[in-house]
Amino acid sequence: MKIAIVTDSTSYLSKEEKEKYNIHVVPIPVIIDGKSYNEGIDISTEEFYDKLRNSESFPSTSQPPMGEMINTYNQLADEGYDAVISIHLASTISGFYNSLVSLAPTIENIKVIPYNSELTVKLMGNLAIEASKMAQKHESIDEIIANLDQIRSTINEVFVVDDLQNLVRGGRLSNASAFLGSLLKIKPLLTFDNKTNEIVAFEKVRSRKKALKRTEELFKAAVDEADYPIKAIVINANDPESGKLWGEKIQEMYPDMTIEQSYFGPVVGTHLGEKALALGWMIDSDK
Ligand code: MYR
Repeated sequence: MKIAIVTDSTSYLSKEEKEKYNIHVVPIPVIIDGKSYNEGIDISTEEFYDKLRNSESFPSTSQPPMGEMINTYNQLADEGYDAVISIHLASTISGFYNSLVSLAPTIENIKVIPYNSELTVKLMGNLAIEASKMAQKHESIDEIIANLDQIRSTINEVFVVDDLQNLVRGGRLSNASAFLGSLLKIKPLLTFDNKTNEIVAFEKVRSRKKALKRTEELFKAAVDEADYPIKAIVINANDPESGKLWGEKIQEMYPDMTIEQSYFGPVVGTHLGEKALALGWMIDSDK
């Protein structure tokens, strides 16, 4: 069975990764001052953050039109694929996955299996890479999904935003009301809650420096506890220098660990704002 792997642009995969692993990426739209852009196609990350600073209104995002998804799946059928595993951003932050669940049974000429990554960004991109490696080895759909579930269960992340307003305005912070009184004074640590899978602020910290230090402590506890090798992913929002410095610090703590650098592109940047930083970690399947 020939299986295609599809993900969306919030996986922030590089051109080389998309080509090497033959991953098909559908763009998610970002809307700035009434104009819609397809992330990674007609707006670059740098252009986006420039516009974010200068736009008259807050940007927003939307799901890709289902017509485009139908075209993508039909095209893969025409290319000879029998099935597609479509890996997308968490259903708690976008309705996209649930739209695909409704769409999938209506696609007749290829079997469509929507997969809820339960997160987004390069952590989801790495899930797509692992799925693709297995598809290239002709593993079955069930084996690929079982492996994705297993890898997904090892993923964790802590992120910090410079200004909570973007997350609150976009309605993606589930426990925002608990923090509203002190929004401007604190830099809360954020994560996807392990039970509800919603974005939550879980600890109040007074400065970015303290937030990064606390994240390192949490990361260290997770590495100590894990009985499998871990790799780390440092993600920055138009602040590569901070990402690089943090990555170097973590590399000093763990000289043998793989530390990837990645970024928040326009769509996720819309909800986090400039200068957000994240540390994600997951099983290192290459070790
Ligand atoms: C849509 O509007 O339905 C599509 C895009 C939704 C993106 C929501 C992003 C929320 C912030 C995610 C933070 C991840 C940090 C690791």
